[in-house]
Order: sequence, then structure tokens, then C-alpha cells
Amino acid sequence: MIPASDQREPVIAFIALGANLGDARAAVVNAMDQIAGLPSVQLLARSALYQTAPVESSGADYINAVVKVLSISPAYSLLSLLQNIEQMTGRERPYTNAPRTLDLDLLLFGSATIESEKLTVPHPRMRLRAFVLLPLHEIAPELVPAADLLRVAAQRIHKL
Ligand code: PH2
Ligand code: MG
Ligand code: MG
Repeated sequence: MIPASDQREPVIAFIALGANLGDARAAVVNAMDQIAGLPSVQLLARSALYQTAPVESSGADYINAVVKVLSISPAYSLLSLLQNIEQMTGRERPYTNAPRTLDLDLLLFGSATIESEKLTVPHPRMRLRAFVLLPLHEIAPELVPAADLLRVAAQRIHKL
């Protein structure tokens, strides 16, 4: 068994994108393009964009999406590549769940379960959030049980 941090084989991963500050739509589309351009990543699928009500957050509606990638970067390396892309948008973190120019969250990394201070995979709140589950369901329906979709049915979300 190879520890998740040492893997070099390609692994299928899912990344959630979100933004609600500045030109959120452009930020999410640009981020998808930047992820597609990472040398260690192959973009396999991208969901549509979704306009979503802030959940435990404030400010404007979010633009959300999910992408499916094949990564030869291990989970922590992929995480730091994603953080670099966030930083390029001028991401600031004044307080928890503050409105943001771009948020990139690693949802799933193959079958890995990772629990550390830096990274928790599967993402601990992904099954509670329509803004993750609906775009994920669009590109990987087998990963989203109908019961999960029912549970988030009251959250406002609109496919663009
Ligand atoms: N991200 C959060 C908190 N709340 N709400 C929406 N609609 N979309 C998000 O991406 C989002 C959120 C924390 O990262
Ligand atoms: Mg997030
Ligand atoms: Mg995040």
C-alpha cells in the first residue's frame, strides 16, 4: 500500500471551484483553464457554471463548478498548485468563509482518505452542499446518491 502522499500513478480527483467577489464568472472559468494547463494534470471533465446562494457565508451569490482531473501530482502537491492559482486572483482570508475571489477545494482524490491540518479528503462538507453536489452529479452521477441530492434540495442553485 502506497501512502497517499507518495503516489505517482495517475489518480482521478475532483476539484470544486467557487467565487463571489469581483468577476466571479471569469475567475472560475480562468481557474478551470489554469487547472487544465497544469503539467501534472489532465482535465477530464468540467461542469457547467452554477449561480448559488451563499451557504454559511455572505455577500453576492457565488459562481460554482466542479472539474474532474487525472493527476500525477500527489494530493498535497495538487493542493499547493491549487493554492497558487487561488493566490493569483489575489485571494485574501480575512475571516472564515469570507467572500472570496476564488476558492479551489480538493473534494476527492481517488479513494484516498486524508485527515490532516492542511487537508481533509473527502471534503468534510461536500455532501451537505448543493453547490458541490449538483455540479458533481452533472459530471459524475455515480458519486452522488439520490438521498444526498434530496437533502440539499432547499438550497438555492441555478445552472447557468
Ligand atoms: N464556499 C464556502 C462557504 N459557502 N457558498 C456557496 N454558495 N458557494 C461556495 O463556494 C461556498 C459557500 C466555503 O468555501
Ligand atoms: Mg470552500
Ligand atoms: Mg478552500
